[in-house]
Amino acid sequence: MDSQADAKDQCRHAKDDADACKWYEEEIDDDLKWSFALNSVLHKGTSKYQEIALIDTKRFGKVLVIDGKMQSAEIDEFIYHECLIHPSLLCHPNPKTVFIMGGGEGSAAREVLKHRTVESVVMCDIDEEVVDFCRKYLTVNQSAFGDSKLCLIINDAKAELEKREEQYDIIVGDLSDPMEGGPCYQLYTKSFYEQILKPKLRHQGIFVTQAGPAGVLTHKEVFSSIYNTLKHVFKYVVAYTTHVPSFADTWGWVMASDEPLVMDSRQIDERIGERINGELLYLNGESLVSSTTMNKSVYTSLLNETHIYTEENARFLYGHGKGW
Ligand code: SPD
Repeated sequence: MDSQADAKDQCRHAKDDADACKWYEEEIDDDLKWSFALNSVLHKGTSKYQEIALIDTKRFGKVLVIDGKMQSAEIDEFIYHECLIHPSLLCHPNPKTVFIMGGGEGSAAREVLKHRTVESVVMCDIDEEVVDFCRKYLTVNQSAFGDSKLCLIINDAKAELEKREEQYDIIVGDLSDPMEGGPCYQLYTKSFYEQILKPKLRHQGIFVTQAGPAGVLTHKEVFSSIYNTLKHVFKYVVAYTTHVPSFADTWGWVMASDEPLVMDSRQIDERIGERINGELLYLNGESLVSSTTMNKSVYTSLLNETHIYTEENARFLYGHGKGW
């Protein structure tokens, strides 16, 4: 090798070494980490409540990280957000009004606003700085933030729902995962569902919440408890799951209503065609219906779960939120 080629080679190795050091690492449990090789850290900020960062990862594109926990990744956030939003809106005969608890990154509102029947969407997030950060940097959600049907409220969702007189066709929980000391585990409790949330649903109204990891090894952390808790508050409850690659797990959601939640794949496909502007990337009638079928292990746990989520007897995902 001549000296010029040698220098180039050394330089390449030095660059490889430097790049190899740039990793974002998240502790999933006290014995498990999930690491993303980074192109760069794009933006960082701190709010009254949380630390916020937007990082550019090699595998998953831009990733939003709050308090060291990844929230969503550019390349597959459509899976989480389509599953969070469309099943309940497609089950409802004519959803016009939607209240989103949390959802500060704007992706949940973006999906709701694809529905032609929807006349107004309230998005209520506690953290103005997170909302401003996402509005500025998550360009994919900019038109949702600018939509005249969207009413953005900065407040605690519990306090906001409590003081409002309106009722909604759909209420969505796009909340952070329940963490000890975190800002929102109280919004997963039976008393909150029963006394504050349910009275704000209209006749035929549906509540849906993200419900944490639902993998074979992780579904008992909070998913089975959220499902069981909602079964004690609503007549009809449907759990559904799907794999989200950037979460390194299967994820779960739970829908609940006092009217039957009918899911027929042909009807869902028809409603997608009639009601949704643009195309869904993940869900169609069959995939939605199939996401409600659990494997034997998860099915049995949901059936046998007895834990009811209360403030005094809460379950948490690994990690610590910031108290406030
Ligand atoms: N918008 C709140 C979404 C919370 C999802 N948490 C995912 C964590 C993956 N480790």
